[in-house]
Amino acid sequence: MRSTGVTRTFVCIELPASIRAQAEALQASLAAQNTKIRWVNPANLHLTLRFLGEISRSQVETVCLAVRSAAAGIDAFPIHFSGTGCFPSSRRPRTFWIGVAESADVVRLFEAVEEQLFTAGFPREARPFSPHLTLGRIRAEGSGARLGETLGQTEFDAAPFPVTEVTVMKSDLRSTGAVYAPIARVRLRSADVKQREPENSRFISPDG
Ligand code: 2AM
Repeated sequence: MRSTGVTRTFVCIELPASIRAQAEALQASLAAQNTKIRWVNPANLHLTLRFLGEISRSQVETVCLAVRSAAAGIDAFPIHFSGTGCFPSSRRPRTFWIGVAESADVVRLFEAVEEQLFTAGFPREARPFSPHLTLGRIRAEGSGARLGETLGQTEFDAAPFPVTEVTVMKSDLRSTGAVYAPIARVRLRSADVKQREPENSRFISPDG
């Protein structure tokens, strides 16, 4: 593939298989009755902390350093996925998501990442941070309030799990859907095991 010199990049929390399986079960139970929803591949489910878009190789390195600085000041914490809803609203549903209960810790992590990215020269995120897992995207306008109401009333509650690391992720947009690959995984302070990184390299460039 021709290299464009930029990498579509975001910072996220990856999920344990148990949560992905639980989310997949919810998708499956809704899929039969809601044909207007394009479901996110369960393997791709994650909680986005910050979307950077297409950035250069040196900016990717800057992002990794900023995330390391942020993670060094934040202790590992439990996260509890619970409840569902729609963006922008249940009256005009475009994105169907699972929410986070007691979100103070994840907000603190987002703020630390955001602060370090700002210090490193990235503009501040314009949108307020609203922690969620996107499960599906609603295809067409006119799906309307009834679908939003149904989706928003769907129950979801997972056992809390410990967030021990933050991932800088690369996204390749293909005709078959987005393919994600971790660029760096950064341990939070006081996380139990040593920092884990993708095989042999700190950074994966767009052309490998
Ligand atoms: P979403 O889950 O709320 O849709 C990778 O594409 C991740 O980055 C997605 O999880 C998506 O968040 C987020 N993302 C994609 N495009 C974005 C954009 N233009 N602005 C902000 N976040 C975006």
